[in-house]
Amino acid sequence: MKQNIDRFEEHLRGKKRVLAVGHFHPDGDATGAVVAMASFLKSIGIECSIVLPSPIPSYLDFLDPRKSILFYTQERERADRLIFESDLIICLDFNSLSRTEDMEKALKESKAPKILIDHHLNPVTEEFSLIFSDPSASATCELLWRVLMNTSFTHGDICALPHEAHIALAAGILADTNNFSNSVTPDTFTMASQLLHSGIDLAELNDRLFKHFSENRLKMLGELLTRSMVFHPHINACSMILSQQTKRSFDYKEGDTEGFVNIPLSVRDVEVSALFTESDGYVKVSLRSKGGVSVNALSAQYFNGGGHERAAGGKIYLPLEEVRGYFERSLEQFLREHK
Ligand SMILES: [Mn+2]
Repeated sequence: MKQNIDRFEEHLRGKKRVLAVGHFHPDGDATGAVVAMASFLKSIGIECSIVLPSPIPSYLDFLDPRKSILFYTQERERADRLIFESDLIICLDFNSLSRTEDMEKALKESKAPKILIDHHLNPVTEEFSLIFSDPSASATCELLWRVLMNTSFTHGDICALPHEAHIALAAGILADTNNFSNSVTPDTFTMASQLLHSGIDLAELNDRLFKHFSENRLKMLGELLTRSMVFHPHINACSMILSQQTKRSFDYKEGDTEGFVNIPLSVRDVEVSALFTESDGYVKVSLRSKGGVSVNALSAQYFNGGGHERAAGGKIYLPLEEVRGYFERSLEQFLREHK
């Protein structure tokens, strides 16, 4: 760590235009991490812009009160220019440039050194000049906190960071741990404790992250649980499929399915939960597990994705009516191979 921190500080030296980027479909962790990084850099006098591949869901708008984040799908030309002009690119909360979708090409063409700070498994090492990777970190924000606390700018004092960064870091761990229920480490609570001392309002953050959804979202969840949830007892699994039609009838907005896939895991024997969301030209896959099944490996093998042992995503290109059968067959085979 120490060596990497020295290299991190060397990379920052003399930089004029840093860029912080996160993954496609940014969540609380990705958004929190880019905001915290940018606000830290500004506090030490380094200009930092933020580009995200696609817009943040509206319940995360509070992390960007000045609307300074650029979204690649909306302002491609400006974003390309920023990527081209930046002298350092910091990549947060993804393990491969391909996770930035259409932004990948511009990022690959950029000559700027790229620093990765991330907690997903198997980072694509050749894409980055410096890597902070720790799959045991509950969130990228937790790893980022560890990095920042070890620099000579903070000397371990969280109060050296701007308050905006405290809120953003807290949002990241709350979001990725689902309010401190998954993949927490002793570090998570050390960090949380420091953040509380720094004066963040945890109850308010909690409301913003978990209690700021629309009425339609809850009704859509009801529809999904009633009409689409299917249990597969022979493989201890559950699947749900959200069609474009259902999305439309409940006025679906980006981020509305956040948390849905976790719900079937509350059933005693369900060890794998899958949510398939029909999107433009593909079906988005979300996988969660409890017990020992690695949905990271499952997704890598059958769903063109990955992520974490107990939480992973992916993409498939199948007609919606074939999705459930494909899921059952894939998981059956996967369980046979991984006995
Ligand atoms: Mn994350």
